[in-house]
Amino acid sequence: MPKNKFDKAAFQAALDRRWQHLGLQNAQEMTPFQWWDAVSAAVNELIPWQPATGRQDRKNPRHVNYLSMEFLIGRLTGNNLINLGWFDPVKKILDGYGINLGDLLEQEVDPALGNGGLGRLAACYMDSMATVGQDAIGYGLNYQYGLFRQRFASGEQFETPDDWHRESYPWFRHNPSLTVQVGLGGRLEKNEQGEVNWEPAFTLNGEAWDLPVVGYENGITLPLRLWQATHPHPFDLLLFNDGKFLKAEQAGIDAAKLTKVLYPNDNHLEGKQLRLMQQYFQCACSVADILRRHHLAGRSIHSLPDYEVIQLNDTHPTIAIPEMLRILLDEHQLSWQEAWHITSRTFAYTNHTLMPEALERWDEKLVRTLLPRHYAIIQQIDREFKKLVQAHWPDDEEVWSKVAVRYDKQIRMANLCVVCGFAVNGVAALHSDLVKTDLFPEYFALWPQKFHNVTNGITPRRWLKQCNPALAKLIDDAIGKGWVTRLEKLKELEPYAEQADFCAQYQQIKHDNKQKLAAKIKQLTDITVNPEALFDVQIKRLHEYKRQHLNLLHILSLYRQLRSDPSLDIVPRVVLFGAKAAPGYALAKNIIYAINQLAEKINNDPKINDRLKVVFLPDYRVSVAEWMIPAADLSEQISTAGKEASGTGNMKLALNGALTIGTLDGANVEIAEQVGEDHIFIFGNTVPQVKTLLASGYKPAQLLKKDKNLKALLTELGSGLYSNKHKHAFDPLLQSLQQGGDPYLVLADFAAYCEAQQRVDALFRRPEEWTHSAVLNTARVGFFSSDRSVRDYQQRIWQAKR
Ligand code: HBZ
Repeated sequence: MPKNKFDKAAFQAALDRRWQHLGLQNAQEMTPFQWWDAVSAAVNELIPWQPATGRQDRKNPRHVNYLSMEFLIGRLTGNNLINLGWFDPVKKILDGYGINLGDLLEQEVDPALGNGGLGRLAACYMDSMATVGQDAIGYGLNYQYGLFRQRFASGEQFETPDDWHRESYPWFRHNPSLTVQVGLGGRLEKNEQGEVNWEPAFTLNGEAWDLPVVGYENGITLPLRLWQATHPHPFDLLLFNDGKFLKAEQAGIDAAKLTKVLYPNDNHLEGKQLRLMQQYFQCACSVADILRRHHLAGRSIHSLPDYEVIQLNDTHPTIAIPEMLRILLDEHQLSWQEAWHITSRTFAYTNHTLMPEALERWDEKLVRTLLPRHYAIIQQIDREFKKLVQAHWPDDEEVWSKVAVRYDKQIRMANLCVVCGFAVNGVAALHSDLVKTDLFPEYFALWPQKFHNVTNGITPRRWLKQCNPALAKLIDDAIGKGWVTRLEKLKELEPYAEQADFCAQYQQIKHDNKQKLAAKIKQLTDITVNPEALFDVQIKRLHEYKRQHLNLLHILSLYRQLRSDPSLDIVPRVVLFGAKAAPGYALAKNIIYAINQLAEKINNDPKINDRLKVVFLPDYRVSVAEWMIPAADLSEQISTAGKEASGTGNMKLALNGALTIGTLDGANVEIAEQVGEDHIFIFGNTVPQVKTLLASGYKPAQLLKKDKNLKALLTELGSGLYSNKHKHAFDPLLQSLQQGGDPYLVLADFAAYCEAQQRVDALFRRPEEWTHSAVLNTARVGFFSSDRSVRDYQQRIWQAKR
């Protein structure tokens, strides 16, 4: 595949057109933001949008359609320049104008079209599909407002809308000929031949807005197609002429509501009608587009599964399945058997959670009202499936109550995916096992061959080359540049862990990154942190199961020790947090508040004198992760075992040389296998131990009776010391740990966690050994490249023999 050749004259001409278009006299008159916009738009003009395969790819014949309600892409300009191989030439041209490319890139507002891990995974997979040459399209929604912006006032989280100005984002390309019409509501009618006919109540337009996903130096660019809702007739002239000015534009306003805002929940379902409408809108547009391309290629509808696979990123796009059946039945007039044969070989489903409250279920009534035809199709799926269940488990109501698609007046989307899809996968080895044994044992008994594991991965382009250029260069100099697309090559770094000179450079880079982060922290929070201290980092959405409050209790415990013994010799630590809580998640917000209040006290206590600092960086997002990860010494991965499906922050941090303190949960298990137990701090109850504890009637009160220290911590939190004498300020947090039964075993794991933290301290006091372990972490986590994940998907699911 030819590389993208950089055409300096064409770039220059495109750049000139931008300032001319603004009516300026010369480029120098542009503001920094206009510079970013101009450079991005100029580059976008020059990218040839090449799919991975012009002709049929024999090894990978199936085209992948990655359906996801979220793509947390982060800033594109720097990343695209790197992947195109144009970073240096563009930098040189800008230097000529006295413009610093690094500063320019900071002008970009992150497109935050996702909540967390699931959305970011979709973005990494797009990057990897483009890089490994898997022909694909990403299908999502073009939200006007992404994930809310977070700020803190008196320690509490406040949310404001994230207006990322999609209307002027320079990376978009819009092709009006791809616009799709989507019906909603209405009713079913029978025609004279007795055929059912769906008459939707209203119709919306889905406009295709494409972002380029650039493969790494290989000439491939894949589209990320984001649908935006508009009305076919946004302005009613008759109403306007009648003096009804507001009403005249109402249809357009109502339609635009559909893609107005991203729902801010992660691992939690909110059964809102608008959310279901978003899901259907995204699926209807995407399925129509997939079929349009298939027909355009002159292929028979029966060959669809030979050429197309539809990968569902969790259950959020599940309604695409009945939508496909509807089109095959009602528009192509196929029989049920034919339509089923096609559909059931086309869809594959990735599960990202076992948490019951996150598994999507929709009210039957809601589905019937909004999508009457789909409801009827789901009924038929259930009827057909019941025959199979009846044959295996005759009259077993208990089994049926678990595997039915419709039950208790609800439609269970995960069940629909497993019944209708040809493949189901979990996202880490442990999680995929639990999917088989705990979540779907009956389905596994029926169809063992449907179940797979694909351990998550992260793109080394953004998460090493781009965010940590100094480390990337050190690695280039040591082992060459091949690691960027063959991350397993990092193994060749292992011998360098023994070389003092290399380790000194590695350590220096970490130190420089910490210094840069310290400057950012100062700028954003006015808190001074010492770059010599251990940077202890927990960055992820705020959730009880992720246990930021376990970290909090450890901080409190350190603080109390320092107060009672001012000369105590501990390793100086800066504990850093980045996390957003869903706006409706009161307990998560209370944990943020508690951490901030504790931070305020500790950071301003003169007796502590730099030995302990706590910083909660506001508005955590992809670009903030890109500063924090290269500066981390310690990576906190402390979820209750069995709850975190995989985690991907754990991989990014380890790749950048942070040592992990973590439970045997999600991908931590595989990270531990790869890096070796001497180079990771594992602690806490394992999955079987968690199960036993919970089954045997775990009582936090009994534990607190025995552990006086732990009891004292909770008492102090409730004393008003950290809350301006308000004793009830942390009631939600304290109650969940005590009267609430401590469902995530925070207290049960506390002692082991503190003990592991002492092992951390001990190693950090031996900087050579610490750096040795850090280098080995970088060297040994090549497995967690999303390129490898994509190849696993190809082999096990997308291109597997059928
Ligand atoms: O997906 C995460 C998992 O918690 C994490 O363990 C895993 O590494 C990652 C990628 O596989 N899940 C999410 O991020 N989930 C969501 O963001 C989410 C968003 C909307 C929902 C439900 C979940 O309605």
